[in-house]
Amino acid sequence: MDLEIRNDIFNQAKKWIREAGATIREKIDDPLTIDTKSNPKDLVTHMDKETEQFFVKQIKSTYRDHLLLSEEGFGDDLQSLDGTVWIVDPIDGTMNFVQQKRNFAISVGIYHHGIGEIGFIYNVMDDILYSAKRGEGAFKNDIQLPRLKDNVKLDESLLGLNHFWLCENRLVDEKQMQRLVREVRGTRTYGSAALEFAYVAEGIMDGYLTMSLAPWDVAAGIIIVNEVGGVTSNIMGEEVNMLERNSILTCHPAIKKSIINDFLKKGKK
Ligand code: 2AM
Ligand code: CA
Repeated sequence: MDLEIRNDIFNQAKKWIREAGATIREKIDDPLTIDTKSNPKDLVTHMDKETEQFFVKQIKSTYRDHLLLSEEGFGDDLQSLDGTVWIVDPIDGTMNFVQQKRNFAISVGIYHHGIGEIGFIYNVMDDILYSAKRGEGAFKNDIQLPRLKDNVKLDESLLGLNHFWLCENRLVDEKQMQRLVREVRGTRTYGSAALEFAYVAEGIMDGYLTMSLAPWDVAAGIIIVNEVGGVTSNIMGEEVNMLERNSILTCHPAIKKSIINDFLKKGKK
């Protein structure tokens, strides 16, 4: 992607994300319309929908040839990542948004012919914007994030996890997961995949492991984590498919092999 064009898109996206975030903050105490999607715990509110519609309107009127893959269905129905594709989660961590009014993020990843060029994760209530352009490092607001430290040992790691491994135990062996939880120094659950990616990039968590995420949950995070030297794959170590749901391990490269080979693959046929 031409760097001048990329800079223009980056600045435009940043402006829209901050604007959308300001609107959410202004309306945070307004009554919410809450619906459910795939199951009674899969929530969506009118703010998710309105925020997504805001992005659709801005993107489609400014960049007529760009495409949009987004959570609430106002984007395009994509069969490939050809062209320039914005992958948008208007509110990542909707349950936190509903129940806590904090700990949620706007996530925007911009891909050009399948390559992640720009990533934004905006912690709306804390007004913290994580961003990255491919090859130019990652930032927390205006401060560049350092590359991940040289080495990290699994038994000194803090690992982001949630309870889904208990429910999705077709994918992993429960006993091996128990071993993993005992092996690491500690586990954390924040309830927003995008923020968990951001914390890995910031180096305040060493990894994040979860069983099933959609492209919009991970599109920005992969780019941002990559820029500090972190790595992302599915739980078998394979490349993430940005048009499907994936299991996800994003982490410091030093612990990836051990997590996958010594825990996730073990006990599986
Ligand atoms: P969401 O808030 O945009 O739905 C919660 O642990 C994290 O997993 C959130 O980032 C949530 O995104 C994501 N997630 C993706 N699919 C989910 C599902 N089916 N149920 C619950 N959380 C899901
Ligand atoms: Ca969402």
